Amino acid sequence: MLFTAIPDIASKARRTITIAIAAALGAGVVVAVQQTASAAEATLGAAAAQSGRYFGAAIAAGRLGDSTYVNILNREFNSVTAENEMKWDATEPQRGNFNYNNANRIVNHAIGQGKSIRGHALLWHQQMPGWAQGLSGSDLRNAAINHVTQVATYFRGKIHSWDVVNEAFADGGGGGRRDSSLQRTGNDWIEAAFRAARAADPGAKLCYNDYNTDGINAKSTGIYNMVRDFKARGVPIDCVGFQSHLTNSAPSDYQANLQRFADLGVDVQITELDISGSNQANAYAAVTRACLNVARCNGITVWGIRDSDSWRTGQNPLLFDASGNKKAAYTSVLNTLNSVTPNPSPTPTPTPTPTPTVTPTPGPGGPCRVAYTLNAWNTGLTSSITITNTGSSAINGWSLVFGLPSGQTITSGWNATYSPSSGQVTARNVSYNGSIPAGGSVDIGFQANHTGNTSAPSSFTLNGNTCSRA
Ligand code: G2I
Repeated sequence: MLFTAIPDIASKARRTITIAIAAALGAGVVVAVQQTASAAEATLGAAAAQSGRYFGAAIAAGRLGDSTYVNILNREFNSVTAENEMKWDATEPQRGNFNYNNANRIVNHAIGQGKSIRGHALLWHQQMPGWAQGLSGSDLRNAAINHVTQVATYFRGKIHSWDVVNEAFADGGGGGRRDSSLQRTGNDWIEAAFRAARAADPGAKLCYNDYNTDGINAKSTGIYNMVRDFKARGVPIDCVGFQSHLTNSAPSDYQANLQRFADLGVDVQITELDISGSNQANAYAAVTRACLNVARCNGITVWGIRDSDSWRTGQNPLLFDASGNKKAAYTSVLNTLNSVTPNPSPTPTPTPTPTPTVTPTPGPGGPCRVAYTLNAWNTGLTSSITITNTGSSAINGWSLVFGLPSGQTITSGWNATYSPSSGQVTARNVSYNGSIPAGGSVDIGFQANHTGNTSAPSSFTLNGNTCSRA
């Protein structure tokens, strides 16, 4: 019955996956399992941490009283995802009435155990509360963006990565968006969600997450094109999640698919891994190896702990059996994590918005430097601004003044307030970024309409000092 949650994953995808079995059973898998580590770690989390990665599990608040479950969780995993507790129906059961009780049971457990947290999922066409299912158009859009803002703000500072939007692309050959009430609010609903999430929690990596995207296919290519477009236009996206609900093997181009996304300048994460079938141990090793081989693969999350905890009832797709014993697949993953020298070494996490390294000496124009990038299209543009404190003491509270070229009007912004929307604009800090330490930076930005003039402001003044330009 649970498969009806995403019926598309069942028949067609499995056929595709099955066809790929032979190809995926390459020599690399065998080598990975045979290698032994010089300094083997004894748990999945510790073994993954050797290369700066996490190894996580989706967990359920309702199982935190089960000692077998909690012992495995505490021992093996250094990241958790709430399997259901952060979804829209769980966190906003009535409009504007938020309930974080079960999510907090997971968050508090994770923090108490020093584990990082993946947030799942801010917007998804499934698990919408009844009240939101009855909405459409701008009413739904406003409710959805408010939901993103409220939930991401509530958990600000605690989430390593958020699945901001989940499963928004259609299955089949078209590579387009899935029809849903959210999609019918306008094609820009995904980028609106990402902007709202960035404004609410600038420290979290923001991910797009989907399934049947584990190889190079029409669906993953549709997502690839969206990410490329987002990067080009400055829409804040940091990572792509590959759910990886697999049967018997990963597609033969699994690693190549991760790598092509990483090459767009986003991190990649294996977010909901579970693998059924008799080739399970080898397939788990292959997926693990692929992540290790991709520098921007941050980590792996399995979708449950014991087979009896899995949504895939009866398929035994996880690393521990119903009694909590380690399976062959567990040993295969652990050995792979211990045996592979990551090449190249992974990107340190979390780093949602890389900021340039600066030497904290005053620039020629005053104790600030501004880097300004602008992406324009027909009638709109996105500007990203990095303000660097090049002075020797912290700035506490700031206003950045600049002249917006004629015809440009700000329509929305993030990480600052902008007033007025045209002419001589003052961008003021918001509550969480008012302090810029010596040598530190903040990233802000805005979207604007334009009437043909897409030039950048000619100068920037921070607290009355003219800034140098990067
Ligand atoms: O469907 C598998 C996963 C696909 N990607 C997104 C994930 O969020 C999704 O997870 C599953 C959970 O593993 C299930 O546990 O999402 C399902 C739908 O939200 C979850 O199932 C639901 C049942 O449909 C509800 O009847 C039940 O009350 O789990 C709920 C809590 O046990």
